[in-house]
Amino acid sequence: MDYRKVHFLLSAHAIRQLPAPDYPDVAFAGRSNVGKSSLINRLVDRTSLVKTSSKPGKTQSLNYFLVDDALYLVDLPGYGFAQVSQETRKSWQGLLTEYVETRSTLACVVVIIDLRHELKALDRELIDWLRYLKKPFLPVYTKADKLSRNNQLKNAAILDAGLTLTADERIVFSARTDHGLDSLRSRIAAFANSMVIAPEKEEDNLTGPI
Ligand SMILES: Nc1nc2c(ncn2[C@@H]2O[C@H](COP(=O)(O)OP(=O)(O)O)[C@@H](O)[C@H]2O)c(=O)[nH]1
Ligand SMILES: [Mg+2]
Repeated sequence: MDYRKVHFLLSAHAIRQLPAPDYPDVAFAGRSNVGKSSLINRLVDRTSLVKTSSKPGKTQSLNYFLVDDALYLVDLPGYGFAQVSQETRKSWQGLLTEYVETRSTLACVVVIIDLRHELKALDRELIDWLRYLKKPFLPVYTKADKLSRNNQLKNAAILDAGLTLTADERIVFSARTDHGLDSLRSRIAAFANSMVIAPEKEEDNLTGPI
C-alpha cells in the first residue's frame, strides 16, 4: 500500500454522509492536541494534509481520506476538550458512538495517547468500550521524542499496565523523529488487509431481466 497516494475525500457530519463502504476504514481517535493530525500527516508523508494545531475541539466531523484506492483513513473528532459546550460534546459523542457501533467496515481504531502523561479516564473508557464492542484497536503512545529513552520505557510500561496491554499490542511513536512510523504503517496495512469487504450482491448490478 502506498500511503503517499492519498487525497481528502469528504467531511461527514452525519452517518448518512459517510462514503460507500468500499474499502476498510482505519479511524484515528485521541484527546484534542494529543498529536492526531501530526501522526496522520507522517503516516501519509505529507506536511499538511491534515491541519495541525488548529483550534482545539474544532474538528466536529468525520474527515475521510482515501489512500491508494485501498483504504479510508478517518480523522475522528478530538475528545476531552473542556471548552466545548455540553451540547456540542453530546452531538459529537452521538456521531462517534453511532459510527463505531455501526460501521461494518471499521478495520481498526488507532487510539492516540500522550506518552508523557498519566492515563486519562477518557482514554481508558474508549479502550474499554472498543474491547466491549470487540472492535480492533491499536494504541499509539505519541510524543516519545519529548522523553529520554529511560522515561519512554518507564511511562509506556505504566500506560500498558493501566490499559491492560502487552508491549507488542501498542506502538511508541514520535511525529518529530518518525520513531515507530514503520511499524505503524505495517500494522495499519495488516488491519486493513484482514478486513474482507463483501462484494455487492450480483442482483443489485443487474439492470434488467436476463
Ligand atoms: N514533540 C512533539 N510534538 C508533537 C508530536 N505530535 C504532535 N506534536 C505537537 O503537538 C501539538 C498538537 O498536535 P496536533 O497534531 O495538531 O494534535 P491534534 O489536536 O491531536 O490533531 C502541535 O504543536 C504539534 O506540533 C510529536 O510526536 N512530538
Ligand atoms: Mg487535529
